[in-house]
Amino acid sequence: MSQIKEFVEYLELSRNIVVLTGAGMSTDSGIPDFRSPTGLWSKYDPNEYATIDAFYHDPQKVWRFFGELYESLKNAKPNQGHYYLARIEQWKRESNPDSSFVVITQNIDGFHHLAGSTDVIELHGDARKAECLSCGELYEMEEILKNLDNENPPCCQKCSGLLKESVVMFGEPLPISAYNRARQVSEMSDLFIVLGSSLVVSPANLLVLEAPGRKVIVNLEETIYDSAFDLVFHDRITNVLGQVVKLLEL
Ligand code: CNA
Repeated sequence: MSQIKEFVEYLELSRNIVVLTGAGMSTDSGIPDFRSPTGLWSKYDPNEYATIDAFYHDPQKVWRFFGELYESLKNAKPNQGHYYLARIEQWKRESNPDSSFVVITQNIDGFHHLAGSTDVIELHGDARKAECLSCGELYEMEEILKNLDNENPPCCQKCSGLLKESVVMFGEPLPISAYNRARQVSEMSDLFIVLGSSLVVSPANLLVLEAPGRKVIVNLEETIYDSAFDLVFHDRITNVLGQVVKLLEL
């Protein structure tokens, strides 16, 4: 049996499907993964701009980085891979109403929601939002950036607390409720699919290892955990999911 047919068979047989997505999910939307030569880390040293300590040390400087991060995502759109995934979810829900289909994403671009996935856990936050570090109030980044002044970092209108883009920085814990739910659904899953992640970032990568069922990975390059998977595709996500959708006649 071909690997694609086997993948389709796994999808048909499974009831609790979890999909973990990483930066490779969005490269076809024109957003480079951060570690590539054209990625964000080639321009901004993560130690200087992407740690929570760097933020507290000089929030004004890190807000310039937040502005650029937001601008790089603002005009981009979901790609065919996001739409294929949403279509597969819809097929699964219709053909097996008792099933669950959860997308856990390490991405901060919001594309799964925009493409129609209905159950998305955002582990690393949402780049379109800013949050108050004191009271948790959420704001649209667009609004905050419009009124950014060059002297002071933006503050909360409710409590005057410091605002930060609502993304998880290095040295910060993951949002606890999102991580707890991600662990819970992973531990209950009978099929765990990884799409476009190098699996080097913890603790998201640990979810894969804890998952008890079948495992499939689609990633252009080899990862250190490839041997833990039943099916490994070193291919583009759009290519593999495109073939799945075709076989399922969706
Ligand atoms: P990563 O470590 O950059 O790995 C991405 C992987 O995707 C690489 O191994 C590539 O080989 C692979 N890849 C690239 N394009 C494709 C493709 N079209 N099809 C299949 N595979 C592909 O990224 P991870 O997500 O593993 O690391 C997690 C970080 C990156 C998280 O903190 C994210 O928030 C962060 N990030 C997010 C975005 C986004 O929101 N779109 C973009 C860049 C980085």
